[in-house]
Amino acid sequence: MKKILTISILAFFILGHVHAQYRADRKIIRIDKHQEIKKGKELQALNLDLLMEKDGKIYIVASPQDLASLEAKNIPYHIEHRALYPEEQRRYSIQSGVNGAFHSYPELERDLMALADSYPELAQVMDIGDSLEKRNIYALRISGNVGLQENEPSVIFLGCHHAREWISVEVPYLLGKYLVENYSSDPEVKRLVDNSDIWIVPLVNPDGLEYSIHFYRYWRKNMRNNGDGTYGVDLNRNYGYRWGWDNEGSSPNTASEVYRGTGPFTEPEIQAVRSLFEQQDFQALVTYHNYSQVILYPWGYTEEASDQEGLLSALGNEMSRLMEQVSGRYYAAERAGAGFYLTNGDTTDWSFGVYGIPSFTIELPPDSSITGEFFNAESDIQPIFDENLPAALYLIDWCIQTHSSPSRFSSSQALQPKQKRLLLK
Ligand code: 0X9
Ligand code: ZN
Repeated sequence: MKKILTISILAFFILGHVHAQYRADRKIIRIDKHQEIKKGKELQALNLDLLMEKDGKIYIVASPQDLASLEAKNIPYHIEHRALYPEEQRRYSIQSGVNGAFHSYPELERDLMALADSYPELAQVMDIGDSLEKRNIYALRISGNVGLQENEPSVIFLGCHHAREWISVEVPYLLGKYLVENYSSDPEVKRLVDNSDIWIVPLVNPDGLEYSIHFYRYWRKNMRNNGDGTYGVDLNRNYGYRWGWDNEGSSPNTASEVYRGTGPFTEPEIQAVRSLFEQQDFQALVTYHNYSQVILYPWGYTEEASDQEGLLSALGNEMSRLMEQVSGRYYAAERAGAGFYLTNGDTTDWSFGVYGIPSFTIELPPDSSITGEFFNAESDIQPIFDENLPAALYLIDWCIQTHSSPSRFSSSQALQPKQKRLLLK
């Protein structure tokens, strides 16, 4: 496994790693891995602070003295362009443990179980399938009388297809927590929960997240051994609608960050999502990612609009408006393929293309690479959730309104009830 490679490097630098500190004068540098072989003993003696390893490069948090020592020993290094400025580095550094306030897989498992234990009438934890490395993929199901099959409108929120997008676990998890904790005190929450069936899968890619936390922070894909020395399939390119449509929206190359796998639905994590859809009749979907701060809707595989453009853009724009009211932060609502970039085999093209349901990718903050890239400060978790909450509640309400009897349809509702499911293939 890839882990073995990394463990040898970690052992190599372990002393340096133990005293890792984030200081304003540190720079993130990279050195070629072959230097480890050439200058192993000299490197070891420097007790460098190893950050991660990728693609034959070792990344190091280096002090000015470290840089001077490397130069004195004639070991070439490169200052990593994506390094945060010292002040930023401090701001985004994790305060309490490797992943700080962000959930790891076991922490999420524990917290989901605790929620279901505390609110047994409202919440159940379901195991919807196993990852490649045999971790459970969990769904938190929330509804009034959750133990009963009441045939209510159903909506699904997904998180963390991409391992390094840690904030995308927190937003759906906090949504579940908010719904159960405010059920008895907030009549609006009670109305939504009583009249719908809400499914939250905060961690679609548990193996990747663990790898991102413990070994390589930038890991994106799952942990598939591709058999040629490369690892990982991009789970957001493995769904079966127009899978592999072209080589721009996904890649046939195993080493690519957007490698689509050898066929549609080859990955067990994505099979788990598909199985859930076979058992449950969802009326809307949101999948959380980061970064960019946008709301994306199908199509992703083409720049063309779907025949539901009006509905999708109206829902997206309303979610955007509600979000902006909370914090002033603006999430543009855009058609994914036209406004963002092309993808094929992604979640929302599949849920919309096959099931005809409004489907959104919400790319959480930050809004650019300069403002933090894949990293969010722990103190931003709650504000990011807060601004996303009204959009999620709006979509749940939309499902209730459009899938209930006409007498319950509010006249103030600007949007048309969703038409019968369409097979748009
Ligand atoms: O590329 C992706 O899978 C998503 N972006 S991310 O940076 N989180 O990896 C975007 C998917 C949305 N679909 C399209 N842009 N077509
Ligand atoms: Zn993503």
